[in-house]
This record gives sequence, C-alpha cells and structure tokens, in this order.
Amino acid sequence: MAEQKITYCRICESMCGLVATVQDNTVLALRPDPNHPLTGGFACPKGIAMTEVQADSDRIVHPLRRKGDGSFERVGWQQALAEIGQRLRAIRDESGTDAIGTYMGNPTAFSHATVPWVKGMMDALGSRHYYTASSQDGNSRLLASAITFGSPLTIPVPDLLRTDYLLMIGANPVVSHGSMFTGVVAREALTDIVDRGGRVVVVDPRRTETARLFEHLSIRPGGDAWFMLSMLNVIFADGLEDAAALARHAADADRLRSIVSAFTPERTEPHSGVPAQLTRQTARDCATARSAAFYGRVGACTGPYGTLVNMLLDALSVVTGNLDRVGGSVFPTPPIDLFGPIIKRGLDTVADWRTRVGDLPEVLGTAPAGIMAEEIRTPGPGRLRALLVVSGNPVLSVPGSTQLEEALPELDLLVSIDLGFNDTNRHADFILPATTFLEREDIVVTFLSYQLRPFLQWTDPVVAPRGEAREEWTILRDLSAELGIVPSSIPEIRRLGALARRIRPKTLFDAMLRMGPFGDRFGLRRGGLSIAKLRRSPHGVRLGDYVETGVIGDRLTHPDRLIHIGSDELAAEVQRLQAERTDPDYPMRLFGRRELRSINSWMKNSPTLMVGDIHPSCGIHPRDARALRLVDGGRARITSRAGSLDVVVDVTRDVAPGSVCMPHGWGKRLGRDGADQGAARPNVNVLTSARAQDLEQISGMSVLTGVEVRIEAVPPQAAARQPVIRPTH
Ligand SMILES: Nc1nc2c(c(=O)[nH]1)N[C@H]1C(S)=C(S)[C@@H](COP(=O)(O)OP(=O)(O)OC[C@H]3O[C@@H](n4cnc5c(=O)[nH]c(N)nc54)[C@H](O)[C@@H]3O)O[C@H]1N2
Ligand SMILES: Nc1nc2c(c(=O)[nH]1)N[C@H]1C(S)=C(S)[C@@H](COP(=O)(O)OP(=O)(O)OC[C@H]3O[C@@H](n4cnc5c(=O)[nH]c(N)nc54)[C@H](O)[C@@H]3O)O[C@H]1N2
Ligand code: SF4
Ligand SMILES: [Mo]
Repeated sequence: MAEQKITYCRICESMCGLVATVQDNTVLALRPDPNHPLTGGFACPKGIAMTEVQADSDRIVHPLRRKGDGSFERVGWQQALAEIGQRLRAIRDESGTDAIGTYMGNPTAFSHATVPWVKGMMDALGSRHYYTASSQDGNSRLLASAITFGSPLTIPVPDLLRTDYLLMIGANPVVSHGSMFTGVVAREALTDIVDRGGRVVVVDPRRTETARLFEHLSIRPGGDAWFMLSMLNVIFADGLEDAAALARHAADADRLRSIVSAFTPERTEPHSGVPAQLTRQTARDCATARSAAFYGRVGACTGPYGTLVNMLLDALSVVTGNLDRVGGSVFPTPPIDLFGPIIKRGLDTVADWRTRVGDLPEVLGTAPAGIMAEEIRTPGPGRLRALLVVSGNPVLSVPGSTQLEEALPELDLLVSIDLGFNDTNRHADFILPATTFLEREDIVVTFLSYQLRPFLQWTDPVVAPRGEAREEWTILRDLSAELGIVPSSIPEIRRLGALARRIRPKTLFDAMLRMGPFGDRFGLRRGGLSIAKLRRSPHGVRLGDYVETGVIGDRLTHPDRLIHIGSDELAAEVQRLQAERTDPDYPMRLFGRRELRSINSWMKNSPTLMVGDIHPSCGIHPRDARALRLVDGGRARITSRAGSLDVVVDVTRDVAPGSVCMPHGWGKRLGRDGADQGAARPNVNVLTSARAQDLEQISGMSVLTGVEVRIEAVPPQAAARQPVIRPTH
C-alpha cells in the first residue's frame, strides 16, 4: 500500500511543503502540500521532479575510487574512509593542517546538519582554506552589513507582506522563487503588493519574468551604484530625507549627503543607462511612498561594486526612514537563533585575516572561492593540497573555470560528497555518496533569519537512503575521526573529545529550539516548542504573521551603536567607481540568468525538466545584433580578458542594449561513468576571471555580472566545428 508522507522541498529557499507518495521505500510521486501553512498548494516543476533525482539510474549510491587509468571503481565505506584518512594525515604531517580545505556548495545550506559540521571540521582543523558558494552570491551583502550595522549577520529583508513600494535590484523571484527572503510564495507576495495598491519596480538589464509582471526599469549591468547614488542625491536635494530617523540611528549622514551631492541623475545617466528623469521620479516615489523596501539579490551582489550596491540599498532604507519599520527593510527574530551566539562570541568576523594568495579578506571565516585555483598552484607554506567538495560543482560555478579545472589534478587529494558525477568530481580521487533531502531528517535552520513569517517544520526522512548513501554530517564526523578531531566550532565541545562526536544534530538543534524565544525551556514554559512537539505537526507550525519591528536598537553592534551610512569604506568604493574606465576592446557587459527548470549546475539529468526550449543561448539586443552582424539562431564568440566561448545567439528586445546575457551552470554531458558523452554546453564561467586582482577587492566576491566582453559573429566554417549546444536529454 502506498503511503502519503508530509515533508518539504530543499532545492531553493521557498522550501515548499510537499507530499510524497511512498511505496516499498520508493518515492512514487511528489506533489504540493495543500495544507502547508506558508506555501499551501504551491510547488514548482523542480520540486515535483525531485523524484527523478531520487531514482536517477546515474545516481552514485556507493563510494567510488579513481583507478590509475582514470576510471572509477566501487569500494566499501570502511576502505574509502580509511584510505582518505591516511592520505589526509600524510598531507597534514607533511604540510600542516592548512593544506586541507573544503568547498561547501549551495545545497549544504538546506540541511540542518551539513553547514555546522563542515564549518566545525574546518574550525577544528584551523585551516583557512574554507571556501563556500557565499563568495559567489552573498559575501558582498554580508560585508555591507558588517560595515553598516556592525555584523555580517545583521541582514535586512524586505517586508513584502506589508510594503507599499518594493524597489528590487538584480533579483528575479518569479524564477528563483526568492532568495534571502523566505516564508512566502514569492510571486504571490509580489502580486499582493500591487493588489493592495502598491508598486513593484524591478531594476534589471533584462525584461525578466518578474519584470514582465510588474514595472521594469532597465539598467546597464554593473550600473546600479551610479543609479542609487543619484537616488540619494535627489532625496537629499529635494529635502525628502527622514531627518528624525537619521538623527535617531545614523552616524555620518552628513558625510553621505556630501558624497552623493556630486551625483546628479544627469551625470550618472551615461553610466547607469537610466534616463535622468526616471531616476529622479523613482527617488521621489520611493521617498514619498507610505512605506518602501529596498531589496537586492544576485544581480546586486555579484557585480564589480557589489558591496557598495548593498551599502547604498541600506542607506536608501535609512535615509527614507524605512529601516526596521513596517513595510520597509526588517530584521526577523529567528526561532532557532544560529547567528545570535556567533555574534555574542565575536565569531562574526570580516577581514580578521587575509588570504595567502591575493591578500583578500575572509568573511565569516570563509575565503573567496575565486582564488582556489591560484591557491592550489602557488607553492609555499599553506598551499592547498587536499580539497573536500561537499555538494558543490566549483568547476562550473566559480569564476575562471578553465583555470580551476586545470589546477584540480595538481591536488594530492580531491574528495567529493555528492549525488552524482559533475564537472568537478570527475577529477576526484574519491566520490562519497550522499543522501538526498528525501532521505534525511531535517529542520530549516540557516534561513530562519530571512523568514517573513516565523515558522518551523520538522521532517522525518521520507525514505531510507538508496544503496550505501550516507548523511553528510556522518561522513564528516567519520573523516574527522580519522584526523583525530571533533567537527565543532565550539571549543568547549571540541574539548570533550571523542565523546562529542556522538552528538547528533537533532539533539543540538532541539536544545537550541527549546532554549529559544518559542522553546519549552525543557518543561519550564508551557506551550513552548521542542522537536518532539514539532513532529506532531508535520505540516509545520506558524509562529506569527509578520516580522516584528522596532528591534534595530538591539541589533546594532558598532561600538557607537549607530548605523554607518557614510563610512570610509563607502567613500573609498565611490572613489573607485568614479575612476572606472571602459576598455574599448571589451565594450559590452555580460550578465546572467537563471532557469525555471534547473538549479545552478544540477537537475540537468531530469527528463521532465529538460524538455522544450531550455537551451543556454546568449541574449542580445537587436540593435547590437545588427551592428555586429549577428543573426538569431546563429553563432557568435564572446571574448573576455579571461577566455572565450562560442554560443548560439538569441536576438531579443528583453536584453538591454550594450549587454549580453548567458545562464550559468552548464558544462559537460557526463555518462554514467563520469566520462564525456557528446557535446558540451557553454560554461559561462570560462569568461569570468579567477585572477585574485579581478575579484571585488573589498569582499573577495566573484565578479559574475557586468563583466567586460566583446562579441563577434563566428564564420559558418568555424562554427561547423563547434559543438551543438541545444541540450536535449
Ligand atoms: N556566472 C555565474 N556563476 C554563478 C552564478 C551566477 O549567477 N552566474 N551563481 C552562483 C550561485 S548563486 C551559486 S549558489 C553557485 C552554486 O554553485 P555550487 O555551490 O558549486 O553548487 P551547484 O552548482 O548547485 O552544485 C551542487 C552539487 O551538489 C549536488 N547535490 C545536490 N543535492 C545534494 C545533497 O543533498 N547532498 C550532496 N552531498 N550533494 C548534493 C549536486 O549533484 C551538484 O553536483 O553558483 C554560482 N555561480
Ligand atoms: N529556478 C532556479 N531557482 C533558483 C536558482 C536556480 O538556479 N534556478 N538558484 C538559486 C540560488 S543559488 C540563488 S542565489 C537564487 C538567486 O535569486 P535571484 O537573485 O532572485 O535570481 P537571479 O535570476 O540570479 O536574479 C538576478 C537578476 O539580476 C539581474 N542582473 C544581472 N546583473 C545585474 C546588474 O548589474 N544590475 C541589476 N540591477 N540586475 C542585474 C539578472 O538579469 C537577473 O534577473 O536563486 C535560487 N533559485
Ligand atoms: S525548487 Fe520549487 S518546489 Fe522546491 S522549494 Fe523551490 S520553488 Fe519550491
Ligand atoms: Mo546562490
């Protein structure tokens, strides 16, 4: 008999409620959970298609070891762990713990256990080679928070449920389903703003799926800082600032006013591509709206001035009196407070140390993933020699793919924990099979600080692991045991030694929940929560309707307890912006897009997702196409300072003139054995740069948008030798 099991999706931050139909330990189907308190009845095609990842015949379900001839063979867990342990110990003995590193990919964030266990392992090792996807999507946001509010973990989220005006810079929630805000169905939450009589303005170089539904303000990739400096210029010039809010919380408001005074909309128009009158009007509309939220995501964070853009977003919130206010940018109070103890212990560091290669700052203990290739190749003490990749595919996701792919074989040891082969782990010495999210118990922890509605859901595993797949944290625990360390960031726990390795994530998070604002205090608070209690409400428990406001006073951690909107860092970044010069050899700007039916570099093996017209083509405006003699469906070569890529052209008015648009996450077609199978798809990250000096210097962020390129037609003869690009599976 088939059973119905309640769970939730962990592919993207929407974390939609799902119902799994299960028979004989097989997931027959997934469907949206109609009774989920937040996403009731919604799930996207990826969530439904997770059954295919679960059952994929290409999934790796036994540990694999590379043989001398490059192919892989199956080995037992014990042997794999022992051999990896032995090799890690040898590397440590020879080169020190700083030769061992990890890359922690995006899916780790969706498991309650993986992030703390990876971070714990790195802290116990004391190695600085701790790389994560955050330097590809969020470290500029975190650094801006550190500069403005005092901590990288004090992150404002847009109060979508109550705002009258949403200014959205570089985000496409209709496709991404929202990022750095959660607890709503993104598209519905945006539509509701307009239905309430409010406005949603989408600032984007492409007329995106989101922009089509709302108001689109087209901008040049990388042009946002100019635009926002002018918005602030207009607000101050027109006397529209909220003087009371500034007097209450802001340090350096006069300095900000003086910095922006030179940036009139007329002056910035050539840089932003936004007509001066439109900038002026937008500034006035934001400042005079009853409430306004200023939100930026990947397009805001990954440009050459990502940190500045985020600082300016917060400055707009503060100057218009919309920070920590109903309908503005707000600071959720998480029911399990992961960040609070980190802040209290002073572990919320930025620039506490700098990298060996490139002299770039750490952010929350992580180093920029963009420099991995150079760290592998640069001799000397601290050289990266062993890399553990946990649910990541850096060969496709970090800038300078070619350099990274070339550097990987120089490692003494590469280990991947994954579901299948990818462009990175095909170079690995060992691949260790992980559980899917359907095979593990879980509770959302990482994203609680972005919740627009406080909520908790515990899920049991829906099925037992396939084959010999194991939960990541147990693999990390066992590898740590091989090294004689305890994978914990907390020194007191590490001191407990081997005993501490027995701590289960569930025990840890149960204790944090029970001692938190909604907890049962182990019986001392009636009606409070514990994991046991959450299990009795499998659809999850809503803990409130909105984010509480009026909390900022307690969140500010600069010694003066003020918000720094006119900091030295901001002034320096504005100066850097002003010195920007365009290179006539690379006159166009490259930017990215995400696809509804895949997630970053994975889910590309799913037959139901990979149908229709999903193909990684290059979007370009008709005006540019004409000038460059590019034809729709024809071929072109994009060249940057880092590399070049042959693509199929898609001539479209949706893309701003002067720019080219390519999605990321496409690479080789890999067969069941990890070998090449057929033509590769274009990997946009051969165009982005891995040179340390090409990363955003202030944050170490990868620069993935606004990249300077040129594009030219490929003559038919040359094109004939190029691989066919349309992905059909
Ligand atoms: N040019 C450009 N590059 C980008 C971006 C961009 O916009 N433009 N976006 C960037 C962003 S935002 C991100 S987050 C990164 C993402 O890049 P990465 O962090 O490298 O992650 P993915 O490409 O998503 O690869 C995830 C891997 O994890 C595996 N996996 C999936 N689920 C699980 C699981 O439960 N357990 C384990 N162990 N493995 C699992 C998948 O099979 C896949 O191989 O890419 C970045 N790269
Ligand atoms: N379907 C699907 N959903 C996903 C993912 C996926 O791969 N597929 N990835 C997940 C991940 S890891 C993340 S981090 C989130 C990201 O969530 P979002 O940030 O909402 O998603 P993106 O599509 O990257 O949106 C970035 C937007 O910025 C625009 N942009 C690029 N450059 C600039 C610029 O210089 N200025 C401005 N103003 N805009 C610019 C792009 O055109 C794009 O529309 O999505 C998550 N959800
Ligand atoms: S992938 Fe789709 S179903 Fe899963 S959480 Fe995201 S939006 Fe929801
Ligand atoms: Mo991301």
